Amino acid sequence: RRLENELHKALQLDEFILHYQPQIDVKTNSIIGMEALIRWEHPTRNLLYPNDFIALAEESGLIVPIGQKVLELACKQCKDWQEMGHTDLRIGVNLSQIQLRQPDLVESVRRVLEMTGLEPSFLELEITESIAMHNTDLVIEQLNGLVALGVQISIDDFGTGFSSLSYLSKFPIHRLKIDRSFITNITNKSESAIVSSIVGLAQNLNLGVIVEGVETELQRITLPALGCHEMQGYLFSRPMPAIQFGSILESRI
Ligand code: G
Ligand code: G
Ligand code: MN
Ligand code: NA
Repeated sequence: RRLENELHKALQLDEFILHYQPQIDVKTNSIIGMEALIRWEHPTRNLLYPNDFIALAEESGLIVPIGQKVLELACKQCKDWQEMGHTDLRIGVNLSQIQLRQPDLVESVRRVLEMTGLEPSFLELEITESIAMHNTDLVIEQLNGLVALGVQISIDDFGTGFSSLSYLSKFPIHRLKIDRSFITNITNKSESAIVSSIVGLAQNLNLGVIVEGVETELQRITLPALGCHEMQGYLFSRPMPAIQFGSILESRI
């Protein structure tokens, strides 16, 4: 209850901020985009992370206005960086299954895009596989509505959802984000077989693919041979505040 009240207040007082983690194309060594990750600048505690409050935000329904705020901040920030000359930068935003069930989701995403001026194709909404297992018809309808706006959809933590792959042909999706658990021992034969199979699946379905959780140089040099050259992970950078991300963008131009 108490944390719930605090979440309410945090929303009113604008205590939610976003950190950004770069996504790199190692072929060109360029930043192709970033994932927005929410943080809570709590007035008396240290910076709070999603694991500290997202579950409660979902239970209480506050994830809806919080998620709306996240979308606004993320789209605005992406547009700002594009206007600084990083014209092809895309932004990934995590979508909760609660948000995905809101009847007005498509309309509110449309409004955020209009308000911020971000071209829809640069917004990538991340959903997890487990979302695909519930409310399939509603989810497909919502995703179709989002895609009709021109927004991109990616599957987060791909391969960990224990769900049937049949959703891949039913859902309008654009990219698979390969979960970091598949690359912990990338020189292991069966692990690299799994990764290259996922890449092959993505290619055959005409989907983009990015690997998450890249932490080592060995992973960075091994993954391209398996067909994957878009990467995200601590090796390149931890998620960081906008100001820091902005200066890295500027220094790399
Ligand atoms: O950096 P990290 O601790 O940020 O994120 C932990 C988890 O929280 C990830 O699974 C991520 O998908 C989720 N998360 C981060 N930001 C958001 C957000 O804005 N909305 C939702 N629903 N989940 C988020
Ligand atoms: O949305 P998703 O579940 O993919 O959330 C990304 C989560 O992974 C965030 O908590 C982010 O901070 C974390 N993360 C990003 N890069 C790395 C990495 O290289 N290693 C690990 N262990 N976690 C990472
Ligand atoms: Mn994500
Ligand atoms: Na993930």
